[in-house]
Amino acid sequence: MSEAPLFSDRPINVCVTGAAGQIAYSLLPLIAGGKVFGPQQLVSLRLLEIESALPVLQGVVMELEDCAFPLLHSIFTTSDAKEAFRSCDVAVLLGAFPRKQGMERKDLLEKNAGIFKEQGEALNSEADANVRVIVVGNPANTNAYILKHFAPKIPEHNITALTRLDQNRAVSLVARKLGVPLSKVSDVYIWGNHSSTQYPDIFHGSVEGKGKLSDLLDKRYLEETFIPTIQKRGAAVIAARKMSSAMSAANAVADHLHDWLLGSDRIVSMSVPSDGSYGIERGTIFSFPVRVSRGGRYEIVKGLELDEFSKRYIKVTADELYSEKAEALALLS
Ligand code: NAX
Repeated sequence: MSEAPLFSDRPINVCVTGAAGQIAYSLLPLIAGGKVFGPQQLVSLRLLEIESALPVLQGVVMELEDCAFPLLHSIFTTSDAKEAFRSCDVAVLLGAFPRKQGMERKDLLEKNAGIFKEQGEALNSEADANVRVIVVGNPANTNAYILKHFAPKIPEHNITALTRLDQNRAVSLVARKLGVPLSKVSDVYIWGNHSSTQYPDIFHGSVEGKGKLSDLLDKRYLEETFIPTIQKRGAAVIAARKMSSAMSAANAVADHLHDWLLGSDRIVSMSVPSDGSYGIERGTIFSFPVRVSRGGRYEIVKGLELDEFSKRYIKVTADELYSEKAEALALLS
């Protein structure tokens, strides 16, 4: 795939929200260092934070300056979403209200629905009409759905959410289980919600030189170990680190954006608005296997065979998403 710059005559304008947070701390060097948009693409960063975190963000800016990245053209910071999204080509939405102890899921949805409504409206009025958006802040799929609802001018297929971290976790676990190099494992997909109902699917995957994953991993291992491990990996990292995944999340955002903008030969998992494929309600932000091509184009892979085992898991995660989005919209109306 070509690593030629997407814009040879100007920097790419990248807005990152929640820019003083922990994922941003790992992600910003990847963006400014050329790992995301290629080694020749100049980058202008537009960093959004809540007012009270602006002093911390200033420290992050100092560190970015001290990295002396040759590709980093400019840095702009603000607590105003409209200013942040002005003319941006790519928006990375990390900023969200964190779940606090004793907080009901409904309260979390309500807080975040408010943030993503406001940011959807700001993107709609300020961003480049062709802006590419990735939502990471949780509940990521439903936040992306709210954003899409309030940003009608942005083509809906430009609004995505992150499930690449789940895919990376699944590929890594398969490689470790089978004792094979990670690069030999392909076509492990994530279906559904970025939550503990997601379905990591190995049935289309293979290990180069060794055959199909469905012949190498039995259903008992999948049901009892593989699927629950991937579904609960985020919680396991929190239990061990006392903080949520940040390095691996930033790496996955970089993978998602790199492949979406510059293309990839591999099929990748992205949460995107459903076009009705596989019976998923249109417009639901659902993780599918997609084919990406340079310039920010993708299409959902069609016609994959799903057996009853897979269909059962996909129904559970789809039902969760339908109820989340109904709940979020009810809270906003
Ligand atoms: P942090 O709490 O470290 O950072 C979030 C930052 O967002 C904070 O600095 C906060 O001030 C800022 N913020 C809050 N509201 C904002 C608003 N309205 N506008 C702009 N900034 C705002 O969280 P971090 O670890 O960086 O995680 C960010 C989000 O990613 C969380 O919601 C987290 O749950 C989610 N994750 C999603 C993952 C995925 O695969 N989709 C995996 C990693 C992560 O758990």
